[in-house]
Amino acid sequence: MASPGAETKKPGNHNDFVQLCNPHVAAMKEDVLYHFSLSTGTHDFPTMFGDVKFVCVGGSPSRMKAFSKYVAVELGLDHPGADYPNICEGTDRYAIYKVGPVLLVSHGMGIPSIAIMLHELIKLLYHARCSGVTLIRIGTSGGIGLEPGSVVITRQVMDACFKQEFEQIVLGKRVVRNTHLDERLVQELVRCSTDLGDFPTVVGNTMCTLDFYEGQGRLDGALCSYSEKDKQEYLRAAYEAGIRNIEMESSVFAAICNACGLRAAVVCVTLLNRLEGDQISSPHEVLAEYQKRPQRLVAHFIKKCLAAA
Ligand code: R2B
Ligand code: URA
Repeated sequence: MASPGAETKKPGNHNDFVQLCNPHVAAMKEDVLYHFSLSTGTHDFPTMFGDVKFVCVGGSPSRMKAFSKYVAVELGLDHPGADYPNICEGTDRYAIYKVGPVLLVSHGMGIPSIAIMLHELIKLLYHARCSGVTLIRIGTSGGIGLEPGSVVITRQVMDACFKQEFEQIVLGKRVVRNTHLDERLVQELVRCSTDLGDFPTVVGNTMCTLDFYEGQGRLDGALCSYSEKDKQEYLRAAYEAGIRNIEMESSVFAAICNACGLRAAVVCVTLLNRLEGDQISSPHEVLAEYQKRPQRLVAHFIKKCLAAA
């Protein structure tokens, strides 16, 4: 039941059908999305997912479940008896919820975890023959020079050397992909944040690292090979490069979406100001409220898009 045909188109216009950047998949009789516990041989992807227009991805399964309930309320789809179960309950690797045209998927922590999820997610959208899909990563991050609780809409994703690229070793060779994001989508999200007007939001560059501790210049890990002064110099150089927050998934998210011609954005709240410390020690209720901010912004964006459609 693997779907043929769509890969004859070139990636580009976000109104187009979702396509893969891989000629091999169309020739497969069945495609097993192992980490979702879903297969084209046992599930009818076009019926299950064909109407998806927005995909929100975020680290934690429970946060995505809570977000699915919020989206249902915001879109008026929380009527009595409505049930939005975890679609991939056959596995505990990831969780998927679907509320009307919105798919909500957890991705775990770090580049390898989100990369595996994205390969299978984009194949799911392709097999379902989805078109005009927008993907948004919502998450948490460490801020640089921002009041904690500020939301950053990412303009450019950068690596730990402040380069706008994502590097991966493929067949033993270095492959570099660009991490370009859609500037128009950034501006649409800015307008949504102005509409809401209830938390500080900035547009800035986001640094994506391979680690939470030394990789983000923290002094509080089990290892640390530099001084407080070295750390401050690094974070201030990042600030000079336009970086306003640090997280751990955006580079591969941007690179894969870009390669497949998918419109994508990254919206993360900052939990602390890294110029002032490393430990995340705000009370649980404060952090929980911060984490809802990207959800509020993105739910408003989706509602606005659907109202205009
Ligand atoms: C933000 O928060 C997580 C680390 O605490 C990581 O997944 C990220 O990108
Ligand atoms: N997530 C990160 O990756 N870094 C932080 O400092 C906070 C959340």
